[in-house]
Amino acid sequence: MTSTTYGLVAATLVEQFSAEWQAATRHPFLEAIADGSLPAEAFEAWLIQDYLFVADLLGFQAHLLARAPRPTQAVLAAGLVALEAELGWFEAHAAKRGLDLEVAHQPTTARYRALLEALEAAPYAAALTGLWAIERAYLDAWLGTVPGDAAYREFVEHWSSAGFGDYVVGLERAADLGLRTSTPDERDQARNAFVDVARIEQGFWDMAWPGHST
Ligand code: MP5
Repeated sequence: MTSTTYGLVAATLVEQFSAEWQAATRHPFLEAIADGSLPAEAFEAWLIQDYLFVADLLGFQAHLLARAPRPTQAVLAAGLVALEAELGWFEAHAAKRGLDLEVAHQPTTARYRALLEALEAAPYAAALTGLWAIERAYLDAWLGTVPGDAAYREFVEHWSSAGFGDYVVGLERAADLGLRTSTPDERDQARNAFVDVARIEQGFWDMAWPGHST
């Protein structure tokens, strides 16, 4: 067998698992962000749980950076700095809305944390594919809400900006680099990571706005 027989390029996973991806990135929550009909309580429930998720993601990404090869350190290090700034951005929004961020993880957020922990123990390329999927999910989801209702526009712009798109491309290149030298078993684990992320992303929207699942 040639190496291309085993080849896996991260972006092909979006095609291969298009149903899961669609469910992860198209949701009534996002449609209601676009037209402004989302109830404030649903938005705030999402905001609080997403803050907890991003805090977990920061730890995961720090570990991933520690085992990244030299060419991938820059994109992961820059992403880490951006994540820390994002926590501050969430905190400012929460303060403006009078929201308490010192709350428990809801079950889906806890499931996501467990996945991140499992990926820390997974082969590097699988973990990096998982991170790329996490970020690509938000890029695709929020791009679908552009321009977004004025009430939510700052959030729409945050995850649909050209800069964020560049970051996701950078992660995709890094994932492809890792997958190129991976074994077939490691590539299977990368595929599983992608599907796990897609399923939990769908659950995250469902959690924020119960009774409005796809
Ligand atoms: C992201 C996020 C994107 N904030 N929340 C979920 C549930 N999935 C993906 O991550 P980031 O680091 O905020 O761009």
